Amino acid sequence: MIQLTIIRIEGYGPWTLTLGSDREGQLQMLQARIYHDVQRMFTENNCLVYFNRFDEYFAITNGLSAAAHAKIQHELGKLYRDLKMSMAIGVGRTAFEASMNAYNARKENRFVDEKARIFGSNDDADDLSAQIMHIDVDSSTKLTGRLSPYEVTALVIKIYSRLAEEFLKLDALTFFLGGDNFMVVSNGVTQKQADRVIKKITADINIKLNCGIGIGKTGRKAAEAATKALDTIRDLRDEGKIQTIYEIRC
Ligand SMILES: Nc1nc2c(ncn2[C@@H]2O[C@H](COP(=O)(O)OP(=O)(O)OP(=O)(O)O)[C@@H](O)[C@H]2O)c(=O)[nH]1
Ligand SMILES: [Mg+2]
Repeated sequence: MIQLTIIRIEGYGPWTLTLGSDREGQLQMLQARIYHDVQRMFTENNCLVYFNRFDEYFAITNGLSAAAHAKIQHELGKLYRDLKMSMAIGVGRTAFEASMNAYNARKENRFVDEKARIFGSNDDADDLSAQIMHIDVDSSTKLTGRLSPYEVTALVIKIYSRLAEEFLKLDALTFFLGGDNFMVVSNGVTQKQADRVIKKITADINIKLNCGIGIGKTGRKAAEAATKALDTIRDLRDEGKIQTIYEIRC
């Protein structure tokens, strides 16, 4: 089982209008700042936040109680007095199921802490673990030789879109991290299934993807293991051993 929290800025669209038309620069600065603070506060609690859209984030929050969520909410409230944020916590066998449970708790107004605007259920989940795939383009810097910077971006967006679509069929959620990096929250997905998805995605484009899989108790630990697994694939490649999927449990 995995626990996810969806953090959302409430009423963000209407609020942005209050800034007038010359708002885009201000909004970009504000969004970067909010993401920084949200990531910092959750990472300090052994969680990891994925930036889903600028007014909504997904965090792996295994082991983080409603009270600990409320504490973060309180800190965010002090930093961003004009904005109202809410959090919805969900647990599930897969990342998609956990996200749906979080989403439904919010939709049905099921509060675990009404004052702090935290939705979810009070059931305590045990046996929580997270499985994360850190996927990255093999030798993407070499692409820069034959493609222009924007053509590389277009290719990365295409890969992102295909990963998101294929992994969603397996109830796994894909997030873009920057550069040529993606993470898939993939509880329940086997190595064989991941291999099949990656082969399908890259069948008609001339690139290879490497996939480090990490399994750990918390989001942060699983991500650390996934990145370590990806780095192991690189080390093996340096020794002439080609392996595109590697798994580390911690
Ligand atoms: N978010 C994130 N970005 C990374 C990470 N490692 C590299 N990047 C980004 O990815 C870009 C490409 O770096 P690499 O993937 O190391 O370069 P590469 O040529 O593809 O080399 P290999 O992946 O080793 O085949 C970098 O410029 C960074 O923007 C990481 O662990 N996390
Ligand atoms: Mg790469």
